[in-house]
Amino acid sequence: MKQKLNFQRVGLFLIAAAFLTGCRNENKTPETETAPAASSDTLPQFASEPLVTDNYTADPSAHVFEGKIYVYPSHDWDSGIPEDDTGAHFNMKDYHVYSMDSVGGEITDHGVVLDVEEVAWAKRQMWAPDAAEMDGKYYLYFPAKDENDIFRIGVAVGDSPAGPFTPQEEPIAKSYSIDPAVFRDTDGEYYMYLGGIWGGQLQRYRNNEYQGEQDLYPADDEPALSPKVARMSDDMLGFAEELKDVQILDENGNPITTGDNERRFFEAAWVHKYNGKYYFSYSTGDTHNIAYAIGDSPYGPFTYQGVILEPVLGWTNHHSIVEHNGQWYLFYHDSSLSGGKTYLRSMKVAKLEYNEDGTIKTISSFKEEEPDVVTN
Ligand code: FUB
Repeated sequence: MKQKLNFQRVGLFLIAAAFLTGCRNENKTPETETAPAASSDTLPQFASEPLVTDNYTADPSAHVFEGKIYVYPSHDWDSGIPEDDTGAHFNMKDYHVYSMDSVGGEITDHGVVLDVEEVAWAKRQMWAPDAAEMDGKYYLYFPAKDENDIFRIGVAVGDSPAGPFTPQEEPIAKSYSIDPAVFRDTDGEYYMYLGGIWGGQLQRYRNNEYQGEQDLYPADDEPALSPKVARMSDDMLGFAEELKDVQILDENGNPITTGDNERRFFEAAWVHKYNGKYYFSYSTGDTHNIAYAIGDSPYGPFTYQGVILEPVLGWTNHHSIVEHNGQWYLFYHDSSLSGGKTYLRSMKVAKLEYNEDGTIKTISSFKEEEPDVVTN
């Protein structure tokens, strides 16, 4: 019910936003655009404010490094490329890094830490990145399209979590698709999860081999396309093994199927560990949930549990989960600052809480509705 109410609010807001964005001053530079003024009657009430308002920031990957929270987002901007099904309008060209001593504290923008012009193999579309630390070195992992318009995963290395990062000459061998997320297990091993369908090109691969520019989806009653995982090599610059499927199972132990849009994987993998269990969370894409599944190994299989974050304002939903000073947080984005533009998003943060059985309490990015008055 709450979800329906949210959609009603989002629908109203999008009508207002469409009108408002149509009236915008197109001479403004994208990076200085601010949210359109709208009557508070037309705006849904959001549970929190954007963390950054002088840039558009999306896909926030948060980590605790050197005692602080560092966030590695995509840097959205309005490149003027029209929207299409491949996501060409997500035409990002560089990355900033942000840090804060604690959630609610001042946020430092460490500036541009990597630009597509510096990456020999990358042509365009720097999508959702992630970062990892090993032995005092910091690794920024990022997807970008190569000269053939094929997504690969790159890595850039730095001496500080705040960058700058120096890119490797080539993308990670045998990497493909988008949305790398690197998880450090408690035994010191690192794993990269990746994959995204539609614009993320995961559907163009079978057994880790590119099948050409064709979109190959299993039938609705067949297991859905799986995200991938590989243990990282000791130098953090490649995979120590072949990418493997990450299985997401339903409550009966059967793989989630292609037709199960509310639960099947789309993009935005993230893994965290809580009370000895592995939590694999991800976006369901065209149904806009951040869902999660729990397993006993970083490789899975993971059993579907539910929704962490309900749909936000904007098409994409993408998140990360981090613990800092004993509190768990969900970093996510929405399009509130841009008045609903799908490709101009802003990162936000919410507290994440567990139930006693280890399941996660569902979060809404909107303010709770007043409870209905019940009369006899
Ligand atoms: O930011 C570009 C793409 O949008 C990301 O890679 C996806 O996860 C989605 O958020």
